[in-house]
Parts: sequence; structure tokens; C-alpha cells
Amino acid sequence: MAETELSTEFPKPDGITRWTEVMVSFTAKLGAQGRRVVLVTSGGTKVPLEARAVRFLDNFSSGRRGATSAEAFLAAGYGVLFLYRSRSAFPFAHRFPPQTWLSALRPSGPAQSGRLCLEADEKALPGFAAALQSYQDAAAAGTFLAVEFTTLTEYLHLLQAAAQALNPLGPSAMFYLAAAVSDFYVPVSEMPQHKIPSSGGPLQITMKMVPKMLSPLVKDWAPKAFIISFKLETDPSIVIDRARNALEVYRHQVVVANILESKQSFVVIVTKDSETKLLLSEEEVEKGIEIEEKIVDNLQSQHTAFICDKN
Ligand code: 9Z3
Repeated sequence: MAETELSTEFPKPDGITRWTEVMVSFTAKLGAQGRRVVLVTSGGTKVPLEARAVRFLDNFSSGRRGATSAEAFLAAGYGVLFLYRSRSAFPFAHRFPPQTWLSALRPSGPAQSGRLCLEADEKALPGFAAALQSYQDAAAAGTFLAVEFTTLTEYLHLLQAAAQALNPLGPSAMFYLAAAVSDFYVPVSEMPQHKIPSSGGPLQITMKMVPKMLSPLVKDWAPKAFIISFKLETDPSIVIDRARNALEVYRHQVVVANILESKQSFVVIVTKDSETKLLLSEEEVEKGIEIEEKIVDNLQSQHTAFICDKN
């Protein structure tokens, strides 16, 4: 889908030109350092049902997969462009919602010369200092950029802009498409202007299919990149076939197949000629190991082989 085509169905959101510039300079700087860069998409998209929207179609995605994966990619030395749903899980912060630190963090004295002093019992906030340090290290090194979306339209335009930014890196660019993107939307031309009245009785809406962006991404936007999509199902008996089907249709490198109930402990990494099951044991769960560490480890090795093959 060309840029003009995308804009006909999904009007360009405010600020897209500015964000494109920011993403281009982020990836160019890291590319010049010889660093690999991954685009991690994360969280669900929101689809308005009315022009002055009161109601929306949304989905379950918490953004946890994307946030935890972004941390693992940073630890592996990647530059991370994190395209995420506003207010969904954020790397290094998502394990510490306000209720964990509101009572644990205390002012340790009056602010002095504009400096705020806080203290906490180490045991009350395990991992907090390490998470702050990791985030601040990435910020100082310029290896992490977060860009947020809320609606499907914002997501689609930002994905295209991110692809333009990563394309010059060739095979060193990776796309890790973990966001749960809506399959359905109401076109602007068919949207009611105002709140749909409840006095009209039961609501019937016809929604159009969202075009699959994987197709232009693989063919036109970043044809040399290493591309991973995710396939989510609720029926375990069909997920591998669906993943294989996606690989045949879009001809990208990897599909990570997962089932809604077990998504945090089991995934299958599917490629043209392999299927690798990744499972977390109970001991690993107790130790605090997360499945994303295994997913990223596997994909990093595959990415290395992919780069070697292209050079
Ligand atoms: C996934 O399958 C992700 O693993 C999850 C992560 C969304 C399940 P959470 O954000 O969940 O940690 O709560 N993402 C892709 C889901 C998806 O919609 N895939 C499309 C499909 O299955 C293909 S692009 O058709």
C-alpha cells in the first residue's frame, strides 16, 4: 500500500511528519554506529465508531509482551524503536505500577536546593533501582526511542514511517510486530458524525477489513529487513497452520505463534523449515525468568544468521 493509498482510507494524523524525522534520525545515528535496530510494536489499537468518538472497538492486549521484549533487545545490544499503545505496558516501568511505590517510596527529608530526596526499603521494591538504571543507561546511550499511538490510524501511519526509517539499515533492521492490530474498522466516509443514539434500538455496524500491512512492509517498505509477525489464536489446533499460512502469503522470515491462555509460558517460533517450541518451566517462572528472554535469544541468533547470509 503506497503512502497516498494509506492516507485515502486513514487520514494522516497530526504530528506524523515530526515523528518521522525523529525516527529517521534515531535509526540513522544507530546505523552509523553499526548497531542493529529493532522496531517493537506493542499493545492494542483503538478503532472509533463515531467521528466525535464516544465509543470504540478495542482489544485485550496489555503490551506486556512488547515491553518485556524491548528490555531483552536492549540487553542484547539492539537499538529499540518502541511503537506502543499509549498507557499500555512500558519497558522497565510495567512491573512497578503506582500501588507498588506509592507506599514504599518516602521523602527522606525536605527538598534541598531543588533536589528531591526519596528513600525506600530495598525489599519493598525489588528490582526497582536496577530497572531505573537500565532505563537511564539506554536513554543516555540513545538506544531507546518510544513513540506512542492510540488509534488504528495512528498505528498504521507510524508503522509506515518507522519502516522508512529502518529500511536504510537493510538486513540489520528487525521488525518485531507484537501489537494486536484491529482487523476491522469503520471508514471515515461511513462514520456517523455524532454519538450513535441508543434510542435507535440494537446497534448493527458493518466494519471493513483492515488491509494487512505485512504485505507492503515485506515487499516495498523494508524488503531487506528481518521481519517477525505474531499469530494469536484461542484454538491451539489451528495456530501452527495459520502461522505457516502467513509465512507462505507474506514471505517474511518468522511467525511467533501463541495461544491466548498460555501466551506467557509457551510460544512456537515458526519459520519456513523449522518449528521451535519455547516453554517456561515452573522453576523458571519461580526464578522470575520471562518467556520474552527466550524468544529474543532465539530471534537474535536467527537474525545473526540472516545478516551473515545477506553479506
Ligand atoms: C501477539 O500475538 C502478542 O503475543 C499478544 C501479546 C498480543 C498476544 P500482551 O500485549 O499480548 O502481552 O497482553 N500479537 C499479535 C496478535 C495479532 O493480532 N496478530 C495478527 C493475527 O493473529 C497478525 S498481525 O492475525
